[in-house]
Amino acid sequence: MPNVRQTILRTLAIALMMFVAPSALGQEANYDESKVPQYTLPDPLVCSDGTAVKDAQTWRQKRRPEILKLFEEHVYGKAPGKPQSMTFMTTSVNRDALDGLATRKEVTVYFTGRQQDPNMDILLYLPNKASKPVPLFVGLNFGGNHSIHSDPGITITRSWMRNAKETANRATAASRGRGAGAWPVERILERGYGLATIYYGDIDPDFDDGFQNGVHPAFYKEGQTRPAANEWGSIAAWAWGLSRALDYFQTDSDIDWKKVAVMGHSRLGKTALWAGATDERFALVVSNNSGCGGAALSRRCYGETVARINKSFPHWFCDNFNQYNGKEADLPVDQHMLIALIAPRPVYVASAEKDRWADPKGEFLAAKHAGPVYQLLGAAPLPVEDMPPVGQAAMGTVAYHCRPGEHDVTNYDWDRYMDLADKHLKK
Ligand code: GTR
Repeated sequence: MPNVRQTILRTLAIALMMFVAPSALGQEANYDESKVPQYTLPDPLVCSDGTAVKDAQTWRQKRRPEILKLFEEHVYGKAPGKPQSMTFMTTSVNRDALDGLATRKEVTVYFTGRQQDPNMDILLYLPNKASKPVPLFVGLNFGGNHSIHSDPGITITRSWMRNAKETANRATAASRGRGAGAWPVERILERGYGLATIYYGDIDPDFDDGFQNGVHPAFYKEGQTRPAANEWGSIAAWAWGLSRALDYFQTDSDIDWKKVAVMGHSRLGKTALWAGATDERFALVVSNNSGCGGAALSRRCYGETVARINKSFPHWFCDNFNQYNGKEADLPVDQHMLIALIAPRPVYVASAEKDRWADPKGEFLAAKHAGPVYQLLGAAPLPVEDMPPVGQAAMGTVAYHCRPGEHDVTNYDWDRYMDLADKHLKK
């Protein structure tokens, strides 16, 4: 359970997001369904040259690459591929972690192979009871690997940490387990899944510094000082980091790398969706309360909008995305097409009833409107036409629920994600 401090901080942050930020931008957020503009969504099954997509081959060879490119060019920005010189170093292994329930490993990924360049630490828990290789959930965390569990064996991150100003933005032991409410490690292990997590700040610290820190500079071309207008922002960098974790999983015989589910909450839910879209090795994708620039349809302009997100977080998307501030109807894509890029792989979109800023209905509709692509590829779309009642999951290969409560990750959410994973990753 989140502690009192966490709850107070979160409530303050939500209040700030909803009231201060919108008015500072000179415009109130819309929460009135009757004020949602009339919109027409781009059809994922019609190519830009007007060709209708009627078979899986046309989808795969023509329309899918086209949509992926549109998202790269206009929304998230293009990331480099897998670095040739990347290396992995296992820094700790404990086969008797969590009272014998798990094997805990820590692995450092040196993206360029040079130890002085940015690198990330993967924390892994693998269930001792399950036969190897195991299916796995991987997700980035907000507070450092040591924040996901009070296990004293987890190395405390040395990377920049927003809420640690009193210690020069470095985490201390006091933050062990602080984010544990969102990471039911034992529950995941007991259901036979491994869990891997990485502190997102290892890949790119989450503030706008003109891309001088994090992984970006390590991949600049000669003379380049910041990403071009169609090159990777922070979300694309975080997603790229998830793909590098998958590169590691492919080398670890305890992990079934073909059964890796990528999960993320909020901005990291946007990241999980983009990781699943760009890297088809991810077998299942989970978006928890990802909202604007994640699962929510941009054209609804409900809660957070494109203009608002680009102003508050200028480093998340590529610079080209700014062209759509207040001009959502001009976007060549909408977020149902991001979900369609995951097809025919299972995808779970989850909302929270009180998380209006993230537009639960817009998240549902994006999942729904990805359906025709799933159907074309022989996979089950959402089994419902309308939003299911709060607290009730609708589960095809595309799954959705809106649970009661706030913007958060709860055991209910995880249990449903594992229900979907049981159907697809345990066959
Ligand atoms: C908010 C932001 C959302 C969401 C959230 C989070 O401030 O407006 O898009 O990503 O942060 O990541 O917690």
